[in-house]
Amino acid sequence: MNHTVFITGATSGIGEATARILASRGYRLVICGRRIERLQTLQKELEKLTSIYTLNFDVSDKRSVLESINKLPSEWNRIDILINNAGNAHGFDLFHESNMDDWEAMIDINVKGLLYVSKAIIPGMVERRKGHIINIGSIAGKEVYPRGSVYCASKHAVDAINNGMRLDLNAYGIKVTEINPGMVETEFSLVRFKGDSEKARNTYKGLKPLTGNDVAEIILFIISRPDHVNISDVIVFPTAQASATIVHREK
Ligand code: NDP
Ligand code: 8X3
Repeated sequence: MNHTVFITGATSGIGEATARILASRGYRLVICGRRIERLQTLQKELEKLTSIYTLNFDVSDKRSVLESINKLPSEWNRIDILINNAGNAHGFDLFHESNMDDWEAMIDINVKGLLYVSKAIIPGMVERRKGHIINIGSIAGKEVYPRGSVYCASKHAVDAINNGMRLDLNAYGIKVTEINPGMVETEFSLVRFKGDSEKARNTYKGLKPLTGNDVAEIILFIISRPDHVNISDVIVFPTAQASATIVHREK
């Protein structure tokens, strides 16, 4: 049977692109997100290529995460590959001017949400002595940049959790990979700037950012390596980016 891949945040950006590329290669997919209509549309489209199961929950709602995953039917509850992708930045403000609701959203979604989903899925992998977890971190988890303190903190937490998972799951034959992209043009900046599309567009002005598909191709490569190969940590930038803060823009 083909591998079953569980993707959080499949309604846009990196997660949606990953669902598309993996469906085209015949992976069975559990696709998750809050926007149910998008999940249903994607399911309808990708079912032409592979088997799809949809789960509609907010990753920051612990009870909903655990109930949804625990209720997966038996033909869907053996997850071979977990892609912890759901997350966003909320706000882009100086520390002392930033909004506490934004802080809480980033900690609750990017950190606690990833933990809840992982807690629901990883014990099955441990039992089977097999599995692969892909955590979508960020260059914001490797560096800190101005106006990004709490988003960077949330992604530094993902980096630490990722590394801790790899240590603790080492004895069980489970692969753990972190992928840390720089600038990827998705709905990320639209969410960060609370729907201000001009600010979102300006983020990528004068450069060619990565696309969700660029990251999805890397995920496909990583999960299709032989059993004895684990690509453990990847940083991927657009060519115009050299660090979190050094970006070359054409005038
Ligand atoms: P998008 O905004 O396009 O996608 C975010 C996805 O996360 C959506 O599918 C959204 O689904 C889901 N999501 C957000 N909050 C929740 C929630 N509370 N519960 C369930 N799902 C949620 O952004 P990207 O594709 O760019 O982001 C994907 C990941 O990549 C994130 O972890 C982000 O931090 C990371 N990343 C992004 C970079 C970039 O420059 N774009 C660079 C580095 C890392 P829905 O709203 O339907 O729930
Ligand atoms: C998203 C990329 O540079 O805005 O994680 O933090 S960045």
